[in-house]
Amino acid sequence: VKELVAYVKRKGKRGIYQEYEEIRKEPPSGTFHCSKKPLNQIKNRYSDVLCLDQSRVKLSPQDDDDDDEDECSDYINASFMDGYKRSKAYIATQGPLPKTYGDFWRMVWEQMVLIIVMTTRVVERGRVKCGQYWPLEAGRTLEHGHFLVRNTRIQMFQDFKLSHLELSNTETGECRDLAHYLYVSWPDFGVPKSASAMLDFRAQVLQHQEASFQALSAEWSGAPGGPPVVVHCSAGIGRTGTFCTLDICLSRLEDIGTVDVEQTVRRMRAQRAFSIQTWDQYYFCYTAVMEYAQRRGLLPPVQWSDSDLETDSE
Ligand code: PTR
Ligand code: PTR
Repeated sequence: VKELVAYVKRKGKRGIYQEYEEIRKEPPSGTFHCSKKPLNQIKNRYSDVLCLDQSRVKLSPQDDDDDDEDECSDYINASFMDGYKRSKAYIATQGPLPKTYGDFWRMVWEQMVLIIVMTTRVVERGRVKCGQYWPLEAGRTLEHGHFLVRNTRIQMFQDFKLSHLELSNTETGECRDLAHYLYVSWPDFGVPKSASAMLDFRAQVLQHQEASFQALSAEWSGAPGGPPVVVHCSAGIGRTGTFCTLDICLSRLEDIGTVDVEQTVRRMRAQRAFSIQTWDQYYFCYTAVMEYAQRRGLLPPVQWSDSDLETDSE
């Protein structure tokens, strides 16, 4: 990590910005055929945020759909992403649209998801960023497709809200518990000034995933580490990519003491195109890692001079 500080100081904010520009200029590493099919286009929240064919999450085909001559019923705008030493650690997805609520819950069911992390609010700056796809109040139940979603209990924290949900499959009669984390403190513009709220949030999510997975493990035959954590914002690339990049970098730091933000983002973009949307989200990944290292006593407090933080880029 000490080298990381030296690296950031040497490059300066402007150098890190250029590093991100390089990544951003690279063409996507795959095709988007499935996202572009006419029957699927209406399932994308943003026409310019599509999923790579190679890593998209496929829903099981539905018999009761008449429209699947060209296999459209298996489509949802969601991508598997690897974590640190863990394949398919996350599913990065867009904020569900009313048309795709049923598909979203079907994905959650089929992938045996235990935790949903939502990093956007439903409405921001007067614009709808995500549908109200889960019941907002405790005691409420919503029905989407073959699923009943019941909110059994809500816990409020300073920066996030945890809803305990019960998901029932009305076809099979089975029922499962899952957790819905709504992070509310991500500013509409840009990124948090201090990473500490985000770091605490991540720690809580990790702990919850581990505990829920232990409870499930007998039924699980997939990748070690358990089912993917669903992470979404509005488009599922900006804040989602930032959260997952941070999680990967910190897991690596804990394991072997090093960090590589640049490679992490490159790799992520090969699975979820366009991940990390702004250069300050990218820079935030660096500063958050340093803040974390300081909190863990791995780094002495970093002294920044004004010239380190200067930027002519805006
Ligand atoms: N193209 C967008 C616009 O015109 O508003 C720009 C944008 C980019 C808006 C990111 C919002 C963005 O992120 P968030 O939803 O995280 O605020
Ligand atoms: N076309 C949209 C726009 O730029 O407004 C796409 C977009 C929207 C991209 C939101 C990123 C966004 O941010 P996030 O992935 O954090 O929801």
